[in-house]
Amino acid sequence: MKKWIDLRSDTVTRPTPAMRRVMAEAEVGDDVFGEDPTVNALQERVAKSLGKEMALFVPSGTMANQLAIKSHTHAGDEVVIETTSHPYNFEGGGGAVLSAIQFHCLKGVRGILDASQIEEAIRPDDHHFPVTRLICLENTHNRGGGAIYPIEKMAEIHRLAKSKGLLIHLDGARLWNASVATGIRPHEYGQWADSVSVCLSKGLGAPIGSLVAGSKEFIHRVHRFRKMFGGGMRQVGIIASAGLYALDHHMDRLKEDHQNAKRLAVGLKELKGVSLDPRHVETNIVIFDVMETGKTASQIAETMKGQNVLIHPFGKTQIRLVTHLDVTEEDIETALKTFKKVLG
Ligand code: TLP
Repeated sequence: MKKWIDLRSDTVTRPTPAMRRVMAEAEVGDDVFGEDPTVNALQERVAKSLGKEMALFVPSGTMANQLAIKSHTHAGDEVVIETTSHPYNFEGGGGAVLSAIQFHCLKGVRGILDASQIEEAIRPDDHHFPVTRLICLENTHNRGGGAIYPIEKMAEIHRLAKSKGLLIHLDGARLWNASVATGIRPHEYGQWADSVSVCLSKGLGAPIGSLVAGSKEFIHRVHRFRKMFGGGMRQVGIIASAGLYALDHHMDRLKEDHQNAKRLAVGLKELKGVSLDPRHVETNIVIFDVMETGKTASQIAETMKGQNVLIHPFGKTQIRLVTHLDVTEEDIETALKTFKKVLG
């Protein structure tokens, strides 16, 4: 079989044989009745690790974010968010359709906002304006190239939010990457948000599954909307078990992904026409510009594919690479050699 080096996303990982064995043997029950012991164990564990009262298992990161937005807001509310964020760009316009909110987008630095920017965006209490209700943050920031939200900035945004009576949702699809990279524990990040979503199906390598965590009262609302959105699942311990396995066995190794991403960035920087700053690569995502190669990102992706290396064009001249469980150090060297060949 052809060996692909797939750097398109950390979502492409396949469950390992050991993970599959755990899944096959998982104890299950009907989770819509709250009777799946494996799901319950996963929810308790993740809630505790994020410093929240409760967590709820959902199929995807998108559903986790959309449920959080729905549960925090009312129709017509405004949600302050960074302009390149996932909920605004990559969730099919769900905020408008499912929650009837409008996003108020602010431009950050690699996805990171300052409290002062947010403060300026908060609407005065005047009947002309929508009600500012929620702030969404993303850590790590996908479009920001896996940038880590500095925890002091989160704390400052939290202080602002509380002084203005606003809520904060943290899209923590890759919060575990941030935590492993900085040594800051998930609950330390979690304390600066009212709700947190996390994904098991990214760097941790589970085949499916995300969780949304927050207060009991918040999760009660999320639970109702999860049913409404069709996300109530049955003997879902089969997949929750993969998540528990991943938390036990795939967390510490995230640092290897970070090292591999750094190695990629340093190697790419040497190539003609490639523009990136390896210092910006903090976790497992590398985004770089290829404008000066005279080729488009899609053209490069096509040629790389012919050489068995899959990459993700992120706009006309930008490429995103993501390292993960199924990419070895040796694969990184092969990918770099291939880039060298393709970019001349
Ligand atoms: N991101 C995917 C694509 O949708 C771009 C990827 O390959 O990175 N929040 C963040 C920060 C994400 O990066 C993603 C997935 C999600 C939420 C949504 O998760 P899923 O794919 O489980 O709905």
